[in-house]
Amino acid sequence: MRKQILDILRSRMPQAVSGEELSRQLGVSRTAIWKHIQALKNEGYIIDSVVKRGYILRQIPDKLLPDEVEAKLQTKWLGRTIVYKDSLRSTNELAKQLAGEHCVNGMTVVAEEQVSGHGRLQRGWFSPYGHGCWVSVVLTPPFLPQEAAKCTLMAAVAVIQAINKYQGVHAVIKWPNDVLLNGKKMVGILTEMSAEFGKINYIVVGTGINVNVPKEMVPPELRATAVSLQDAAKEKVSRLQVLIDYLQNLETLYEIVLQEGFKPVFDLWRQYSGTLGQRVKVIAPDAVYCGLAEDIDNDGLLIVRKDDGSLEKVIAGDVSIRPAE
Ligand code: BT5
Repeated sequence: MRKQILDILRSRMPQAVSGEELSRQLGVSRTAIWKHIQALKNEGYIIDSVVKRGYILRQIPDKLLPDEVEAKLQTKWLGRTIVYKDSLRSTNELAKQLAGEHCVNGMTVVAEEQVSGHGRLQRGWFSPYGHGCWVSVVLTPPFLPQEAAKCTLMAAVAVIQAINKYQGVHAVIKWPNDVLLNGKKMVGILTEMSAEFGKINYIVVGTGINVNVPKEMVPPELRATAVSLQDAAKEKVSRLQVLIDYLQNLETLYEIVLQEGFKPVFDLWRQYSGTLGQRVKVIAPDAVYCGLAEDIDNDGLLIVRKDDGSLEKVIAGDVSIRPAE
């Protein structure tokens, strides 16, 4: 009922819809309609009640509410089941838990705030309330466990396509899991997997996008390295739109992968890469070296030509890639 009322009000925005019309159309009393309207107002919807005209939906809340995502999302399966939380520890954590109980391909967990968001090696991911897209998508791909890391590259392309459409924004992908804007990190992606021998049970692709995180809110230790989409776009950006575009792009890319393999997605990745063609310093647990980032291979590994001319393939994980001085 709540959703139906909302759909009607949204479709008529900014026109009024009378309580009588709503009650007739939905077959409930005007008092019932009024109660739902109060509930919507409590959730942050701004709805005016105008005498003799009815209800006018003035503004939807700046939240990533499933109703609002669903109203605009045009995907077939990705994001069709949305689990929304105001605040939680980590969307990846919850997505893994839910997928372990009952796995739904394309299930999406999204939160306004993460109090224990994390990156690789349990490094923290700063996820303040209402300022970013903290989102995890569950996928059940038919490919092999060793191919899971490729999903990180696919997600990076999906994000960058969603954010580079804003004027003044020219983000690049830093291999393997960051999206950078003017050399600073705007997006981090963490892909996690549950697998058995030769078979993926599910993959969780977790993406943190700093959309409207005000500079002064960023913890001092991240100020020099973190950036937000609004810093480059020069104005507040709709988090809802960023989320919807990301989910849509991800579904499109995933379907391309299923039909044609990863090559077309890797070709796009190359176009957006800020790593290829750069001199990099690779900091691996067992070695540190410099070289030229030449390409990615068919598995998504970074190919680095070391200064002695030999080629090294870099596997994502606990490797850190820095610009070489
Ligand atoms: C990542 O790890 O960049 C992957 C981050 C993935 C976060 C998403 S949010 C939704 C989902 N749920 C989760 O719990 N996680 C995923 P890594 O490459 O390890 O980088 C982590 C480092 O990025 C930290 O050590 C900080 O230096 C830096 N960092 C933390 N928060 C940041 C932020 N909001 N913006 C920019 N940099 C940040």
